[in-house]
Amino acid sequence: MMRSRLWVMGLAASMSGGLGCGDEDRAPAGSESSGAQTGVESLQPEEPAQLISYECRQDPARKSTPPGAVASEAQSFRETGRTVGAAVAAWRLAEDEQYGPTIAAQFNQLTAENEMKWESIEPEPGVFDFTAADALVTFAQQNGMKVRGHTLVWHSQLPTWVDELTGADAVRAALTNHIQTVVAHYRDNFPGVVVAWDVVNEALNVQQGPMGGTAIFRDSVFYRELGEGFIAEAFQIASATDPDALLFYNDFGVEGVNGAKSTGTFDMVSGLVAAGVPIHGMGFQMHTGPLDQGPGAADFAANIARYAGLGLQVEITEMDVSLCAIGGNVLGQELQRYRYNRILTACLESPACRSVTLWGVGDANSWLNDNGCTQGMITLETQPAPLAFGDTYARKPAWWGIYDALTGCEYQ
Ligand code: 9MR
Repeated sequence: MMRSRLWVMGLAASMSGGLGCGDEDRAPAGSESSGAQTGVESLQPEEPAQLISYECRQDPARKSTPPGAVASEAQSFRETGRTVGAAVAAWRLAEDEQYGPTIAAQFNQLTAENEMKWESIEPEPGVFDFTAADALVTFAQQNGMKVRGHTLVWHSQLPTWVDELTGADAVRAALTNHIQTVVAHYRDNFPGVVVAWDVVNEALNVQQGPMGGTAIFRDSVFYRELGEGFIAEAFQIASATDPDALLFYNDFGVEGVNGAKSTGTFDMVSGLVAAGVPIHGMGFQMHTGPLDQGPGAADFAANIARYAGLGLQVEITEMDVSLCAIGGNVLGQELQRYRYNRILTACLESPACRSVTLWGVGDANSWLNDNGCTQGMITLETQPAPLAFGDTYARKPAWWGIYDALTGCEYQ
């Protein structure tokens, strides 16, 4: 019982903005039996499970699934009929025997975490290596999954030879050949499997000035040599190569309505639509934390609505919920479950929402582990633990937050 009491106190403190990490672990010894926690104590239900039960907004008679519930074999993300993806690494499919079966059982879409990036697929000019990317697409095809192609044009994970190109003609030729070759490869060799492309990734940045932030085009060889028109050109080349593919612009830090980058991105995407550029959707990466901020779920829903108003589809393309700021204790797990539920619902309830993707499968796989929970000079002992499955692929409370969202239960 001590854990659940402390959980409630922690949650209350957290919701009002006052909780630090690991509070349950700092409880004075013997506090469980002292019975001296008047006030908070009187609010405690008897059973821990009741502490973490929510009404489902869509059906108040239905309650959230208890986070510790044991899922049946038949219960999976993909069984809900929604399109749910994960970022997948080809090398891990080969080396980790639980990884592939977990993905195949749970997800019906995947994104290549790194294998389709320019440095992987065209490391030398005109020399294409599809080995790792094809292994992923083959795995998807064999398991009845679709693939989001990620990503054709990005300033990062770009081979040196592209970065060193000079002159518009050289950059345009490389860009054209890269997009045509990659998109045609999947159009021809895996028809109907790679259904969407992140054509351009992370093209904008924020420049801070005395009056606040301004959205600017990020420095890249594409922007330097072709100007902002490189974005429209990339979409046109991709569309001409595979007219059936859905073409997305994808970015982070643009999930809420407000802020310089979000405004600049909406204006840029609106401009593409107005100019008749073949863009079909906006990808919101959604690397986030466990509190209802940056953006809050309502803010995210409002942003989705304005992109839908442009006639675009939207996707959550890279969601993870880092626990660095709060720790992986019961409170952290619970807030993570809630956060996944609310953010996913914001997308799923929009008719414009095509799919939701988690940026990894088990916590041990997350890209966030590369830096751990480092803040400035301080490295915290806690782990990001940002995904739906634990290190050994056990379903976490977050799994239920996602599953409940996929089955039409938003936590209230
Ligand atoms: O998860 C990817 C990680 O393995 C790579 O080292 C990293 C290199 O930049 O890219 C990560 O994926 C990124 C994605 O491609 C674009 N959005 C941000 C993701 C996390 O950095």
